[in-house]
Amino acid sequence: MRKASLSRTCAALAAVTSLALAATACGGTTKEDVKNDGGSAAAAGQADPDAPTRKGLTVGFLPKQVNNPYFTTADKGGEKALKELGSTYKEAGPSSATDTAGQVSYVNTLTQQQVDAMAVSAQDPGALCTALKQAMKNGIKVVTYDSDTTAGCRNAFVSQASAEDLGRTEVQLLAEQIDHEGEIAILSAAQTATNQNTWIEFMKDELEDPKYKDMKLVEVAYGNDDAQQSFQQTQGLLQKHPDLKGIISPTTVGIKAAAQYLSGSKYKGKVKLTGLGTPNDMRKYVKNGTVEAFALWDPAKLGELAARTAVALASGQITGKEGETFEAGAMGEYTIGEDGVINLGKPTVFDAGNIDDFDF
Ligand code: RAM
Repeated sequence: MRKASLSRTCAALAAVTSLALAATACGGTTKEDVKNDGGSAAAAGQADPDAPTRKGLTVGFLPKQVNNPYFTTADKGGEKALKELGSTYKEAGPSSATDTAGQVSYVNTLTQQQVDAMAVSAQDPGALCTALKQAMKNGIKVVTYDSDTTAGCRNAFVSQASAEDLGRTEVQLLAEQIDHEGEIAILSAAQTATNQNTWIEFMKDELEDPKYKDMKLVEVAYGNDDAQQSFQQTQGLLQKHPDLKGIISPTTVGIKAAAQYLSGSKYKGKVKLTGLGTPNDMRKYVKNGTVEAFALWDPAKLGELAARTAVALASGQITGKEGETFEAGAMGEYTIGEDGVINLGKPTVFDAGNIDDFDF
């Protein structure tokens, strides 16, 4: 039983039954209480790295979008890890990446269902905050993964890689492909997406470097992680900017749709495309000369780390403070950084030379 509901039950028990019974149920700390609270250190708001890993937990995964293959792979990684840890996985979420109200109601549902923890990829940094705070008030541990909310609205954020590395790398990849010269555009996901917007800020900052003085960002377009909209946005970018030399699409849905459009057009191989995609989606376009190189992390590992972080939080091994460390199974030890951010690692760059070594 979670703490808030436990104290409510205790107050009710004391009111209706003998005080002795209420004291037995609610008073002294039993072994079971310690287990359920994730240890007394955690109950006092401190991490206990030696606290046993709790089993039998329920962790809800709430991706930005359920029918997006990227999240299918990520959440499967979470499911596998939870199974190994003796806990239960469930997934719920909207089918559109721009259904912020839908995401809020899924958070509320998971809270009502009294899951022990939830892992959320936020469509919008601010919109989920109140609902997530309510979840935390109910003793539910909240981990964001892939796309963050703001720091006070969750216990920890499991980030795919350093946002700065990702943003700068994408500009560097495109710059090499277009010899540091010409007009470029970005095809993003939803206009509110925390992850894409953070990366785009770093892309713009990277472009300030004098070595990019002959490159010009002419437009940021939004395909909303919808294949059709992303395809049309790509078409629109090329119509509006006939001198366009390259596109960065920092979304798996966007880069795939852009590659599909370019590959069937006169721009194939001429207008360069890079960004973040899965090797399985992009293999065909690398082989047919539409795309030279793009990047991504392993989404399954991201989901696994989100699950292991959720369980470590619910077990009281960590609280989300900078400097705390925990064991993420075979993935090794992770340390929580500034603002409760945990970085999965370095992204991989895929090209014709290595793409066949990957299958996701
Ligand atoms: C899409 C989503 C997700 C992002 C990847 C790269 O699948 O927008 O949030 O991390 O692309």
